Amino acid sequence: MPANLTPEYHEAERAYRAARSTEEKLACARRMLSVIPKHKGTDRMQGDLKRRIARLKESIERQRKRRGPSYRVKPEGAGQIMLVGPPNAGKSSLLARLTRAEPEVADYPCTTREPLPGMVPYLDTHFQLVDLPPVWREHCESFVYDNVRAADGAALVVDVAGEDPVRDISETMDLLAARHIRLVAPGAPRTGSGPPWADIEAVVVLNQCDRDPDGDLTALVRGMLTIDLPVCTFSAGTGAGAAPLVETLYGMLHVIRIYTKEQGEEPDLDTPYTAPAGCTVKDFAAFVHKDFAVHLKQARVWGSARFDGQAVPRDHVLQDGDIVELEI
Ligand SMILES: Nc1nc2c(ncn2[C@@H]2O[C@H](COP(=O)(O)OP(=O)(O)OP(=O)(O)O)[C@@H](O)[C@H]2O)c(=O)[nH]1
Ligand SMILES: [Mg+2]
Repeated sequence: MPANLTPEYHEAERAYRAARSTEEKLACARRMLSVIPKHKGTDRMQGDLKRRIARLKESIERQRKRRGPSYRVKPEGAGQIMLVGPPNAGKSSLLARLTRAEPEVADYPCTTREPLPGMVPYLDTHFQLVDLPPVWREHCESFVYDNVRAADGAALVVDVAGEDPVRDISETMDLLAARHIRLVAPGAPRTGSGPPWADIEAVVVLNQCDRDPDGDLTALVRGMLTIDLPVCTFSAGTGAGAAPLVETLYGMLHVIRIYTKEQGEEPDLDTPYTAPAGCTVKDFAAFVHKDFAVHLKQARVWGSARFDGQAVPRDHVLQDGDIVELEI
């Protein structure tokens, strides 16, 4: 029986062959399996693909064990943002300024050798910022790219008073692109090119603005940039620009805060859940517990419902700050 493979499948296969890391290969193999026409003629190919996916997963697992657990950072809180950029940009200093983490900071290149996470407080929640070794043409380990690929967003940090911050930005983006990672503006429509490409939302951080007191260099860089990413001015040294930077980073996570309430009790307003923006009552129930969505009898919402405590349908879209009572 002929396999009748579609152009979509051939495209996925081309991407598989172009993929460089095991992670990329796995993403591509999964894509091939999802787009392969499902009929008798492709049974064997489907079986082969499933075995290939299993082998790739095993090999990733083996690599991880060899490198130890610290190389891929487990996401925590409302989302995970990676700090990327050339050596000495001030990535570690930025982490130290915005979180309680205590990274090593020094004025020689490649001070940071391993990922280090920290939690940034924002509103009544937290998100995770991860310091990485530099993305550098002379040397960059593949776990750096793997972490970026898996993150919810990235901050491209450069020293605004450095030798050539515009070149630093484009070089970092080129190195990422060589590993099929494209930095895109927050909320920009996805290019939809699919694996092995990963679109990661990003902002540019012009750090060390304390070394540019008149703002001349900052203005120059802003004027010269042709990329479509938001730009934040910041100083890890003094903390200037911290509030708008944190707000921009949190915005890239596209989450809403949802509070829960037990029937007949006061809501728990201390610790919100952070759920994906646009999520419905049913999504949220599944998010809280995988059984909840199935057993959900009714939900009441305070906030985005027409009136407080209104019983809402399962497809009611929640808004930031809503209080939800799930009746199971
Ligand atoms: N004046 C000033 N100096 C800074 C600022 N941020 C970082 N530095 C200095 O720049 C140097 C490099 O800072 P790091 O935070 O180690 O830079 P990094 O990007 O983590 O460097 P790598 O780990 O090598 O990639 C250190 O001497 C810092 O003290 C800043 O905002 N202002
Ligand atoms: Mg560092």
